[in-house]
Amino acid sequence: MIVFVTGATSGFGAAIARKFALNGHKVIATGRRKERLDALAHEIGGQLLPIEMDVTSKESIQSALDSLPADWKEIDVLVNNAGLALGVAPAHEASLEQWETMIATNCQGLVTVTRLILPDMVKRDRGTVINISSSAGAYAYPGANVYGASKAFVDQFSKNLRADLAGTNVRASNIAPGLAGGTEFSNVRLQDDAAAAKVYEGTTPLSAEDIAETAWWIATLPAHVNINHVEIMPTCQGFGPLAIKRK
Ligand code: NDP
Ligand code: 8X3
Repeated sequence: MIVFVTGATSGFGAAIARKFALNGHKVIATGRRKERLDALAHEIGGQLLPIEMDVTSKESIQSALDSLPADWKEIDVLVNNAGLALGVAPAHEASLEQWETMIATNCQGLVTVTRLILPDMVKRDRGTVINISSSAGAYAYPGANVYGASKAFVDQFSKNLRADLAGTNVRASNIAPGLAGGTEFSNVRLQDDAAAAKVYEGTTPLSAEDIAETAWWIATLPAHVNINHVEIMPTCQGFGPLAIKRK
């Protein structure tokens, strides 16, 4: 298989790239930090092709795709993993610029990559699109405002892809992870490494490898099986009660 992974410079994306490449598949690893991608390519070898790509730029995505060597062009699996949360401030105090960046990355970026890769999958009548949303797309919590909404968008976009692709051999899946550690997610969100470490204190969160295993499972099931949606939480995580503010 040829696997195209967005956000492969750290966390889930790097683990997914490793999983597929170490199992003998060709992986196109993309992200903005080229030196991270080069280090991954050095670690893995010729199975992994590092390509600098910013999902918020249509030109960057198009030029990444145009640059693929002839024997890397037929993408079988697209993993739309690149994404981020920025901040935990309530909606009336949150940074509008951070909201714009989350929408540009998690929503606009994901649909642009998909739209540019999907037609060839449909033409070949073969392929799997795996989107990474979040439990934050289904369960509201204070400070999740636009991040959670952007992931609800990914959930629904994944279902609507299924609706359009039904009857073809192109599959569309959505993975919605809960608390996951060992990635840079909270460092990016909080811009404070000590505060980021505290998020996982006293927990055994999901790991990037847990998500890579899930993506691997989805992509290697028999061709007639489409996993629509997988929601995963660590056993230490559960559901909160609805909040009631009393006077
Ligand atoms: P990381 O911060 O470790 O990884 C995020 C990846 O996204 C990086 O490789 C980063 O690469 C990439 N990225 C961000 N912006 C862009 C951009 N503009 N263009 C290209 N790549 C970009 O976080 P995780 O691995 O934890 O997160 C991966 C995905 O999983 C995200 O979509 C996140 O929302 C989601 N998720 C995470 C959970 C968690 O608890 N960790 C739980 C549920 C979902 P670079 O900066 O080099 O471009
Ligand atoms: C990441 C999970 O709970 O931090 O998407 O929003 S959470």
